[in-house]
Amino acid sequence: MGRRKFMGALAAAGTGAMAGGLSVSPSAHGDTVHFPPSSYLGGAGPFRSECDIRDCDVIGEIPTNIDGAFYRVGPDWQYPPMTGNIPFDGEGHVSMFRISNGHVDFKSRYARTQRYKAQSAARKRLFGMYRNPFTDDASVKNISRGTANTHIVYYNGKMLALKEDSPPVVLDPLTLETVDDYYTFHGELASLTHTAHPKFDHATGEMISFGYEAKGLASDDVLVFSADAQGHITWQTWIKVPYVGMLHDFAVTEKYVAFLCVPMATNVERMKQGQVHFAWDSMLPTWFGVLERGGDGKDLRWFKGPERCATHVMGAFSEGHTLYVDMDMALKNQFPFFPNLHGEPFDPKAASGYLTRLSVDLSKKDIREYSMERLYPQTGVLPRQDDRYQTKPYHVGFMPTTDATKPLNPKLGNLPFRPTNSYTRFDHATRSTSQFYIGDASSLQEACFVPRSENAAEGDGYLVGVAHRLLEGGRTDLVIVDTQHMEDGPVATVRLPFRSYSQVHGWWVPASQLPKM
Ligand code: V55
Ligand code: FE
Repeated sequence: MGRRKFMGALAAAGTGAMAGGLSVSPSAHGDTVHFPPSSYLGGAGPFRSECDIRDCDVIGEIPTNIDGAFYRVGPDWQYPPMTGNIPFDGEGHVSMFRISNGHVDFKSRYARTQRYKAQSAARKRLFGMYRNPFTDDASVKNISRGTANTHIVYYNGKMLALKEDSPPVVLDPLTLETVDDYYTFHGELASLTHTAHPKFDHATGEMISFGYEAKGLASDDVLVFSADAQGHITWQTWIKVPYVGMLHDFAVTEKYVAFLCVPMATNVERMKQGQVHFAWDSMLPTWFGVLERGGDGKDLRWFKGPERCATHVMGAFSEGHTLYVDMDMALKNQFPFFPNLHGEPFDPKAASGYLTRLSVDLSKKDIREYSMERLYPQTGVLPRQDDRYQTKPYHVGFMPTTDATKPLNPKLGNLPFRPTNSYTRFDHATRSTSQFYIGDASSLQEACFVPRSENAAEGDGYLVGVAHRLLEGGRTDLVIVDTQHMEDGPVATVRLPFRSYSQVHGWWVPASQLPKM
């Protein structure tokens, strides 16, 4: 039998899928899961792998006073995104480094959000563009859009995985299993949304939080509240924003709550055209709003400022009637994937973040503007503090920084951005800095602070944070740096045998606060 005849006989003996003598392969009707090629980290694409590693590879020695778990979360596509969608819309993927006695166990799990479960059951993407319900499949109308991809905090024995367009998603702190896909504080949450950046007052045991666009898409209502350590809401009040936009982080002191309204404006018209939720409107001012904790929303005061972009608070405190809020602040839009409304090209220089102190003296009844002071020359984003000092006077902070005086590794070729090559420790008491530089071929993500001991002085301990190794396809390491010896390099490095997804934020939980196994 000739080859041709043999093939024909095979086809005839097959499923009967013959059309005019030609065999036709059964079709998946376009539902094949295939991710478009990406330039991200050498085209590696999304991570998507849920895994466990017992006893990770460790270089150096992890001090045994580090006992607890480092959690991180970031977006990681579950299914191929709609054309033009942005990284901020990937499904929340959480990883945990459990560190004890110099050993590290690693675990990573997707948050089982309502959205994740619906898409998993359908085996395809059902949600369209970032925070744009107009682009969703009709079948998901009543399913939460929350991706749980932005921040993860420990509260009331639960890991809360957070996305600012929806209520928290609760994960078990030891197994990372999702135990509640829509957490509403015993049903007491009056907002449809919850920020990714609640604050903790360790003196009162409260979590202070808020939700914006709280009454539905593009609503100008913001719910501000605090909850006790058992998850019951103890104070709440409503405020209105001067314009609707990304209210990403906020500031809480012993006395005040403050918001910075920046021109990353919510744009329903563009959403209806199939675009993402926000566009940068450079014609808008910034507004700094201050309210007393426990107060009534009608007493909120707004102070005006010029066009600025500031997303995260390092720390905040009040002295008498004066409020200080430290943020990483840039002149213009810092997010290249959120378009400029008036057609200006993205300006990387104007997007550089500088630690800036916003202040206002609330005893003055006639002032209309807030004050700004640039504190340091370093540029970066994602500042953090020793979280034990949230709401209290503080003087130590940390930020991933890009030291432009350091060389670029020539083997990296042309990168769209300079890698984040350092962690800087800032001491506001002396306005001095120290720096951990990771070298010319790695890019650092946000770091979390680990106190050296429960009663260690402010900022005395370690930074933990992950780095992508850019000459190894983005392979991921956890680096551990002593905050008293930043220049000495990592005391230990935990090597993962793969490239993980990029993190947005992370959280440290000491072993003393974790449930027992
Ligand atoms: C941020 C991240 C988000 C988001 C809004 O870092 C703001 C800021 C990962 O998603 O939706
Ligand atoms: Fe954030």
